Amino acid sequence: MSNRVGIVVGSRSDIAAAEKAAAVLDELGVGNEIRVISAHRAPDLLGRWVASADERGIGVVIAIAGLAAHLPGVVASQTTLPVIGVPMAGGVSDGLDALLAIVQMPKGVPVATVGVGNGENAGLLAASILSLSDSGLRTRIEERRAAQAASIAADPANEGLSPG
Ligand code: RP5
Repeated sequence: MSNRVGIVVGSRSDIAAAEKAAAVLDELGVGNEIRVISAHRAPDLLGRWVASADERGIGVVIAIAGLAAHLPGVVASQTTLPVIGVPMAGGVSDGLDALLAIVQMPKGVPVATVGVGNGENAGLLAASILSLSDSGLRTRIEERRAAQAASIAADPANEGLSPG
């Protein structure tokens, strides 16, 4: 299975969010890879990875970072692939700092941004983007949504409610 989503974290300390994204992608049968490359500490290596991701057919990049949180924007500056940014807690405002940094990309270079630490939603959004040209993947995403709704309906707290 070729990798269709590239996940990059700015530090090993961000890896838990990357693993959440990879887990949902694995569940949906979407090949993915996780790299640990700081935009500040290893800018040349980051550039080489982004170029190689494009060449290898990766369709979406998830970039995960805290503090100054430049990684998603720097990746987006080097490719026209869709980039999803995941802000991480750890800075002065418990992730609000990174969220504001990532969401405020200047005009012309967009980054889609999910909630603080929300690797799962980043994985799901990446899968949804790829499903535009993959009907099997779209079906698997729809089935996951249905299972999610069914598990909420099955919660004993919701006993007696008619199915929607
Ligand atoms: C960012 O700085 C990383 O994305 C991480 O969230 C944060 C802290 O990095 P470490 O000091 O733990 O390597 O670049």
